[in-house]
Amino acid sequence: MDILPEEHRNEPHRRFNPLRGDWVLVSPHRGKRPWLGAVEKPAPNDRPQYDPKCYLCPGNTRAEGAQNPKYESTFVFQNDFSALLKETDDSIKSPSETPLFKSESVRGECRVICFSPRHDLTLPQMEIPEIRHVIDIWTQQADELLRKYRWVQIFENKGAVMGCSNPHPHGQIWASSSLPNEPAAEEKNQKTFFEEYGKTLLSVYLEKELELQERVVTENADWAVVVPFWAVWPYETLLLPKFNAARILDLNDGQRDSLALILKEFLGIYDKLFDTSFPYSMGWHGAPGTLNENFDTAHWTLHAHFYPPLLRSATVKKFMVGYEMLGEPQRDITPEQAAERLKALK
Ligand code: H2U
Ligand code: ZN
Repeated sequence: MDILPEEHRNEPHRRFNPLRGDWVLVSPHRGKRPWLGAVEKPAPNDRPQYDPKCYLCPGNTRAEGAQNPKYESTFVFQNDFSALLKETDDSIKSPSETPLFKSESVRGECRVICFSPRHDLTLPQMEIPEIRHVIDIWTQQADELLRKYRWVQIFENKGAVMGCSNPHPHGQIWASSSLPNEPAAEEKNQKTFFEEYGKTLLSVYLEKELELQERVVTENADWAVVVPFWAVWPYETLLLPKFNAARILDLNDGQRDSLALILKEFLGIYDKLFDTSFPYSMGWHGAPGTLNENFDTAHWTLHAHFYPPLLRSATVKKFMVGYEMLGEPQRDITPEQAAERLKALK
């Protein structure tokens, strides 16, 4: 049975995002316009393997004077301009009689993770064992930081268009004593779903997507990449495990190996789409709660979101402006069309 009413393939409709609990407006009739994919040739990658001016390259001095070691694989350091601070007393709250002026303190740590010592690479250009090593470091960091903090956000901003300050391959890890908005919504919605159906929301969702095969971009024995039914960004994807895992630190050896493989493959597909090093913000979401809290994780499915801004070419991006800021997100190209284009590049 097709889950999408036939009318919704051609006519304006809204789709519900069960993870966030909100809606997106889809306008397929506009996406039917001819493919005006004016593909501007992007600037060639002429970055050197080592850049003496890069604050992330091995051996170089960072903005505040600290010196990077001559690291040879993945290197993590404390962000010199951390948005959260370890020393903050997180018990302070505004008085309860000011419901419209609420504030609360938050404690945390921000780290930067250099994926590779090579200035000229990106994740999909790295070798499989090197990507696997990045996964191990993500896991170790989550394991360490989840002992002290309720939330650990592992993410990567890639490309100047996403506000990334330096092309040296790197990501970030922010840990905080409180749960940020996005995971808070996912926590609530996955819990409600689990209580009602006795299964995790994303495992039920993935099962259906694997059966339909309309929005699945690629998969291996352990993982699948789908353009979610409720995608907001033109080529947004969701990376999902085919097994039960609530957190990145639940992955075993084999699951980490297969994760490295699928990351390399599908980030390579992204790069092929507009013949450019594809920009995005990506990040991992898994069960919150400090590890010593015995937090219930049964309702959680580990997943990674990829939010790429590009719409039609290496330089034409989707703007989340007028209606999106004031009404709700809107898209033209349907998730099904996006998945088809990505799949064709396999
Ligand atoms: P983005 O490129 O994704 O913004 O990440 C770079 C981070 O690196 C940013 O958060 C930090 C910035 O604060 N940084 C340092 O910690 N030390 C430096 O010398 C420069 C940048
Ligand atoms: Zn560098």
